[in-house]
Amino acid sequence: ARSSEWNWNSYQTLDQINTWLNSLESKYVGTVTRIIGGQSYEKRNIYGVRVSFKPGNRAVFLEGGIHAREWISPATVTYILNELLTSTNPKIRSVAESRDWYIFPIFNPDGYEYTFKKDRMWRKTRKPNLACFGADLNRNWNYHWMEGGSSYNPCSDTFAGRSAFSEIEAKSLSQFITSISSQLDAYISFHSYSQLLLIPFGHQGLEKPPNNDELHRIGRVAVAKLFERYGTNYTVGNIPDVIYVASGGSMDWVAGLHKVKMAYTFELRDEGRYGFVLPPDQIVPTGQETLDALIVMIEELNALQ
Ligand code: PAY
Ligand code: ZN
Repeated sequence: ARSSEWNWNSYQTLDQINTWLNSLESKYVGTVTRIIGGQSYEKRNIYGVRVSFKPGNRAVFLEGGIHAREWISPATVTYILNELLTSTNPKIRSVAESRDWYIFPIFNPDGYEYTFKKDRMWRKTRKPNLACFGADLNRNWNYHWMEGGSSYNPCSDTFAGRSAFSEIEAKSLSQFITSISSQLDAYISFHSYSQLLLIPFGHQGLEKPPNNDELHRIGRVAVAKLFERYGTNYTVGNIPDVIYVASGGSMDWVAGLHKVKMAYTFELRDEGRYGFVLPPDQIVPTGQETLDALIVMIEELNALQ
């Protein structure tokens, strides 16, 4: 495939993804609305879409690309978005049309661009802080900010920023999310790698969501479904139990402040063989199995009300 064409056989650049998102509005008139959810330090817009098949639906938010080097995240999010729009599978159609969808493939456009141009392994944003650049955009949100697993050192990969919401990406996106928060029943973020399905909360102190048991149950159903397609194994658990303490993440802020009833973070493929540099021939299988899991999650969510 030529690198300029839109596909899921190769990783797409920021411009390609934004151009594709923009094209959906005219292709699916009345269903897709392009949204600017925030701004970046380098003055880029943070683009997403709202997908709505009928009036009155409550919403699900899909977040991708908060960490620049985790390329499988935006690729999976765009794969899922495309399936929600085009799949003829009755289960997928009925889940797609049961919800409004806010879908943002790249929360960190400056970092994503930097991984294509300069440093494939870049994780953070790009605002200068003393001798170094960028903050960890998944440590800068204002819920138990700086309560474990974050760094005060601007040169660290987990630098939390100088204060909660010191980074314009987190600040502006948080304002957008707040503006739609009364519609939200689910917030699902996509990272890589480790093959985990993470449940809030990540900060120190053992806080659990009020429906922790339900989230574990649904999580186990989802990863069992994911396993069925290609035998990919996932572990489900609260963040500190299955990976490490980490505070100031976007999912925790949404779950903790806005009390959205379903919040999960996927740590996508793989378990470390390729790590962040997952070969592009794994984009489609990762997309398929992750969509399988998402569909049963939303079916379970719909059964709750
Ligand atoms: O909220 O997702 C969370 C916390 C856990 C992730 C984080 O550190 O933000 C886990 C890491 C990630 O996806 O960024 C895992 C990867 C492998 C890493 O860079 O350590
Ligand atoms: Zn990440």
